[in-house]
Amino acid sequence: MFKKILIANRGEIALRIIRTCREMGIKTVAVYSTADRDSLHVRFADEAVCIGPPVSKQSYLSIPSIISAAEVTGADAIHPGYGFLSENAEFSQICADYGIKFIGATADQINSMGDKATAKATMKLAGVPVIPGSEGLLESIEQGKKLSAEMGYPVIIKATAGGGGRGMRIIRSESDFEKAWNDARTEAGAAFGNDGLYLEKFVEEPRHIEIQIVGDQFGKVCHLSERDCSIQRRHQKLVEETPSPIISPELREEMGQAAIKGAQAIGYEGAGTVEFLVDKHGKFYFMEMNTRIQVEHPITEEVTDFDLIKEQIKVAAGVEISGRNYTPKLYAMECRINAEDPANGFRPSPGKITVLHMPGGHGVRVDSHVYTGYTIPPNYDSMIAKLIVSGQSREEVITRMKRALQEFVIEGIKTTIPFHIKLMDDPGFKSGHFTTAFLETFDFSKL
Ligand code: MV4
Repeated sequence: MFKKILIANRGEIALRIIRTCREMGIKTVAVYSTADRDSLHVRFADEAVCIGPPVSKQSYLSIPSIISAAEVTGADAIHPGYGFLSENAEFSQICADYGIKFIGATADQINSMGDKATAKATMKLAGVPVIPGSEGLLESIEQGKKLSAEMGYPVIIKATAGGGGRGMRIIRSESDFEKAWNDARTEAGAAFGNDGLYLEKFVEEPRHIEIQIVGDQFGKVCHLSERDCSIQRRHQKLVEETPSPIISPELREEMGQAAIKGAQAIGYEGAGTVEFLVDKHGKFYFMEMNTRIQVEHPITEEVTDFDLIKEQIKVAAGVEISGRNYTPKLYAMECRINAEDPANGFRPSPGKITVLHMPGGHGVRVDSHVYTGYTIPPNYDSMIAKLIVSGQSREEVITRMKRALQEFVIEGIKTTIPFHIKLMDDPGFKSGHFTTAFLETFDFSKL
């Protein structure tokens, strides 16, 4: 087992990783930018190394600074958390070259899923259902128009280097094709330095369902069921839940097996997530694979009773998994509490937290790095807490979530709490029958 893990991240996930390391008897090294001097991950780690100024490129994204910190402190592994360097193939390779275990995917695995058109082709070959569309990249407008006419509109073009909805355009008729193509190409080129596009049939109002998997170094992969992440605004997830209200035990097993097949096709090692779209008829299609731990992993922990960070560390150290799959024993939901003003377009609201009270009680978990007097720096992600609630039914979870949200006091900044309270009372949300388009028609005023 590892003796000392460096955590190449900040905020709640850095704390989350430190907690598990402590339980496993593994020493921890925090790294921090000068903006995070007063952060809890710095205080709770066994050692801490300042790696640069607030701007991420010169601190949390600086490979030389982080490798130096690992060398100086004698860390034998690095946990990248999510975001930052977690899906950076070059970083994963450099760690390997320095003999430091990267707790995440190998460079090859990251590369094979990082290019979306290649990832899709790989999954299709493995027998995972994919959305009908172009074989690989589109070569010309003419080819795109021809294929779209054959499939029928609407279609969607996506950046192969994409993610988060950038470089993506829905096309509803041939007359819109050329402009959409040009816009997507320009946007993708500017955002990713890669303007490759591929085309798919557009699935109207789908659900976003993702399967949690864990693979070991012996080719075994298991799944830990799904998370429903359909409540999103502009490709930012706000609420996640498990089990999904629309997934039957049969569909869960089918999607779980598809995710396992896909992961095995690339010899996947570690914790990963296979994202699917599910259409109105309950048909599912591979969308992308995330080769990292995700923000919303705690809801899976609550319903399966696994510590996913512990599983990541164990498989990275060469421990074999049982290979059993896990289905939810409970219901769980996560609300992302962001320092944003939901009544004003979710505008960021950094600043000092003057008063803080976190909720508690049965079935309530808060993963957060903030405290009374903490100042949220403007340089990073605006998520300041994850409120995770579990219970014996979806109804119980929603009731408990509303209670916990009402107990949550954060003064000095605006947060997404009022939005979540309103959502917990929304008949459409409560019914469980909603799609990824749900928030497009939500009334964010009067919060
Ligand atoms: C789609 C789609 C409909 N049809 N692909 C959004 C982000 C990127 N990962 C893929 N996305 C979508 N791809 C086809 N063929 C609809 C979306 C989409 C979406 C997906 C999941 C969750 C929220 C979404 C919001 C808008 C569009």
